[in-house]
Amino acid sequence: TDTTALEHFDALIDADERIEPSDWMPDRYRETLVRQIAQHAHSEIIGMQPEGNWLTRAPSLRRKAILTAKVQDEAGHGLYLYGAAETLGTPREELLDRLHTGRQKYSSIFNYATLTWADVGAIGWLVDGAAIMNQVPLCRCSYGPYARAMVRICKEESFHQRQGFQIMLELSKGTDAQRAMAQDALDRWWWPSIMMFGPPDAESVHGDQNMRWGIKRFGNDELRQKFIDATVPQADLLGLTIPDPDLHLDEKTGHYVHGPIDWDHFWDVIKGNGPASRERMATRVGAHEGGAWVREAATAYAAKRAAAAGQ
Ligand code: FAQ
Repeated sequence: TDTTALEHFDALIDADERIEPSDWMPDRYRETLVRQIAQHAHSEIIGMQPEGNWLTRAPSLRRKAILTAKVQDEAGHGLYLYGAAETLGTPREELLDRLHTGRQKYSSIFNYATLTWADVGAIGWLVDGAAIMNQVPLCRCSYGPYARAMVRICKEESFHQRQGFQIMLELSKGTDAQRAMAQDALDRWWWPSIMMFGPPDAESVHGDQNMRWGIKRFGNDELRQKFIDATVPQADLLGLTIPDPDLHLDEKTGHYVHGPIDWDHFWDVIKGNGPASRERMATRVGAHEGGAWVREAATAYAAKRAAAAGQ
């Protein structure tokens, strides 16, 4: 019966063991995982666009090769994550349809334009840095396929973070104009990066339940704080100023205290009103429609092969 199934599920969660696709699970556990994993996958593939915009304008062949590899990694992350979401029973076409019709979200951070080359550095340093802080604990997520996908993703994100920091380091040691470009990128990406962790815990609707289920291991505010604590000394090393006049170290706690976050702006971006939101969705839907012939050809080829094998 379901009671015994639920007891078994609870026992696995309490013992910090993994739930696998063939295990019984409560509907709400399945639904919240489909939501989170699919939105994570959508973020990875929409996240290819801001940096993809700089592939043709990278300042050297070496930078172009590195950036191409990074953007391809994001596509790969999307694929592992769609694969993990599919193990919960919702097909990929349906998940993509939810993205394209606005029924599922993607990360707020990818709704901003990349105006200069320094933005590529700032994304690697701050956005991948924030992503790692949020995703390393997901390697211990209670749902096995998601946890295992995150292991490889985190290794790749770690390389991405370093390449971004290295771009920032080079710019910050460069000419006055290069230093100004790096500072301008930090000014524009700082607040959106710390918003990536999600709303304050008090407004996090899924937070408590997902902590109990071992999907989340830390609250949004705790991860945001860890990120700020790790990043302030890196900005100091670059000789750049974080655009928060209230930011200061609390000697007693050892944590940096930050100024107020503009949550109205965050919710507005999530509703589709970010500076680049419409462009991102139009590009995504256009790519999907433009790729229809590839999917049709692949399906026709697979059917032909299956028919030939059956003869
Ligand atoms: N953007 O109740 P909570 C990357 C939504 S990294 C948009 O706290 P939860 C790497 C949330 O979905 C980025 N929406 O939700 C990369 C919920 O709405 P819903 C992707 C947000 O799930 C780097 C509502 O607000 N990373 O892609 C955001 O407990 C460079 C209430 O929030 C992940 O997805 C936001 N920032 O906690 C790629 C990590 N924050 O769904 C390319 C996995 C919250 O009910 C280039 N996800 N919302 O309609 C998570 O860890 C969690 O889902 C959180 C949110 C922490 C994002």
